[in-house]
Formats: sequence, C-alpha cells, structure tokens
Amino acid sequence: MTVKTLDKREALHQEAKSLHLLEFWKERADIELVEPRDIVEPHCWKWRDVEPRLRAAADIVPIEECERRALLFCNPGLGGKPYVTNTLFAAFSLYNPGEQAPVHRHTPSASRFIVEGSGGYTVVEGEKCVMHRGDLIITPAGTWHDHGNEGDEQLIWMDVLDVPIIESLNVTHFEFDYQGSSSDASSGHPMGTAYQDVSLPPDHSQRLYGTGGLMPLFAPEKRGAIGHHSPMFVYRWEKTRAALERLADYQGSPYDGVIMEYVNPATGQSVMPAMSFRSQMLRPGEQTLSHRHMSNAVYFCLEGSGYTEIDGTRVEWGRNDVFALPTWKWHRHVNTTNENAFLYSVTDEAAIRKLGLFREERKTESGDIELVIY
Ligand code: 1HN
Repeated sequence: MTVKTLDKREALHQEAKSLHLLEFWKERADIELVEPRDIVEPHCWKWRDVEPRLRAAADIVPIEECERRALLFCNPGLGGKPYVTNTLFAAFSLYNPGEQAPVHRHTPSASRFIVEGSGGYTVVEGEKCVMHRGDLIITPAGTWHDHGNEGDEQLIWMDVLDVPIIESLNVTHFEFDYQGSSSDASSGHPMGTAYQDVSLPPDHSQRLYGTGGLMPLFAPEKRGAIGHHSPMFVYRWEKTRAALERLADYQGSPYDGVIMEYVNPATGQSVMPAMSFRSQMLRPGEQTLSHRHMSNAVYFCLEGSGYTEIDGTRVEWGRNDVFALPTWKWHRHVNTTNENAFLYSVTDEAAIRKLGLFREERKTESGDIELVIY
C-alpha cells in the first residue's frame, strides 16, 4: 500500500471512530469465529468446599437481609460474573428451620433441585410444592413463588436459572407486589403480602400430570403470567429414579448412558423455554463414548462417583458436587464404582434448538467423527 493510501486509511479510521463506526475489516477476526469462543471453563465445585461455607452463611447472614441465602457458582472463565456458564446461573441455597423467603416473580425462569432436608417447600402460583432430595421444582417465568422450611433440619437446594440469557436480551423484570386474598399486615413486607395463599390442593402437579401418557382434559395448561412452560411444577425423584432403573438393561445412549429428559406433559417439549432438564444413570463401570454439542450444561451428582473427561482433562465428581461443561467441548462420562451413579443436569439446549442452531459431533467406537444436526 502506498503511503498516501495509508494516510487515507488512518484518516478514515479516525473519522469513523469519531462517528461511532467501526471498520468491518479490522473486526473480522473477532466476528467470523470458526468455533464458539473458549470462555467458559470446565470446573467442579466440591461439596466439601461449598457445604461449610453455606453453613457458615446460615449462621451469620440473616434471612431478612438476603431473602434468598444463596452462594452463586461463578465460572472462573467469566471474569467474576455470577454465572456458571455464559447462559446459566446456578447456586446452592440454604434455609434454616422456620425460615421463609418472601414472594416475588420475574422474567428469568428458575428451578430447584433438592439436595438436603425435609419439610421444605416452594409455593408456586398457589400450589405448595413439598420437597424431598432429588425432586425438581420449577418456577417458570412470570410465576409467583415463595419458599419456606417447616422441618427441623437445614434445607439445601441447587437453583438453576436462565438469568444470563434473559439479561443478554435485556428483558429482566422483577415484581414484589403480590396481592393475596388475605392481606397479612403483620408480615412487615413493604409491598402487598409477603407469602402466597395456598389455593390448590396438595400434590396438585403430580395428581394432574404425574402419570406419563395420560393428560387430564379439564386442567388449564396455562399457569402463571407468561405460560410457555410445563403446567407440572413438581417432578419427583422417586419416579425419575424408578424410570431410569427400569431401563437398566437397555443399552441407553452411547454418550450418556440411561438418560431421561424432564418434559412438559402437555407438549413433550422442554419444561421451560430456554433450559432442558435431564437425569441420567451410569451403570457400574460404565464409560461412555465422547461427543460435543452446541449447548452448555451444569451437572449435579446425586449419587455415586466417577469423572467426566472434558477436552482431555478429568473432572472428578462425587455426591453433591457440581460441575460446568462448556459448549462444544469433547466429553465422556465414566462411573468408576460398582454402583449406579446418578447425574442431574440443566442445559441451554432448549434455547439453542429454538434458534435452530443445535449441532452435535459424535465419536464412534472406531474413532470416526459423525456430525449430527437436528
Ligand atoms: C430467585 O428467584 C431465587 O426464588 C433465588 O429462590 C435466586 C437469583 C436470581 C434471580 C432470581 C429464589 C435467584 C432468583
């Protein structure tokens, strides 16, 4: 290039900059990515590290101050953002006996997977959902929810929300002004009432929708303000586990063992629009083949121990450990024990699929790579 052209380019650069314009030819390398950005790190949060800090928080941070007593999983690749992957938010929450978390609703969709304690509940849109270890309770976008611990032990669960997706669209919206039918003036809550009235019968979700293959014809499918989600708010571990165990002698998925997706019983789709929920059973000594997909995941180990090899690195997991699997990383799971291992996971696959962008590559037994586009 001649000196004259260079001068003209520099002038163009300066003028463009002052006009808030960027030259595509300078930005190309950061736009035309051949692979997704390597920003999320594979990482495991050990129960032995998290548990004592949660219990300490329960001692020293009053529930009135925090409303939700949560420690947030913060992916080391995301520069301090309180996100477990670039698309998912995850935390452990702890409630002492007698504590309650006041009602609110918001545009992020939320889920709880129960880790410990009995006597816990979430009220979702007037349904009191009681909790046992391994149950999945959803509070979809626009549903009022409040929590409490009526038991005599500490209650712990894992929260997973689509907060980063909702934030990236800049459609975050929280509301606190729930107006119940019996106003509780003594609650001290600044707006409306602090807790919901329970208006639906016990075990409502399970009684209506808890039998696979049968849909009640008289129940409203739309619950909550937004309604693009499962009308069933509780998925019981007892049933999920039995369903997995019934398939123990099937081959299952070569990449995930015996794996089941939690679905909206009315449509067969994901339970909430942006997140997919799954539980899988890896049989004694099972080693899966490797695959990679365009979706991030967060895993929780309910039972057993083993490791997930992610891009050649072993991420070891055991009871109550949580780990992050970044998008498009080769990975395979190994159960190193002679008992079944159970992993629960939440991914952003539902959102990616809705955009038509889900793809997966699989390594076959002979080491060939197959591309699968759904
Ligand atoms: C939320 O609604 C809860 O209800 C906990 O327990 C954590 C983090 C971000 C946004 C909403 C809850 C949350 C949250």
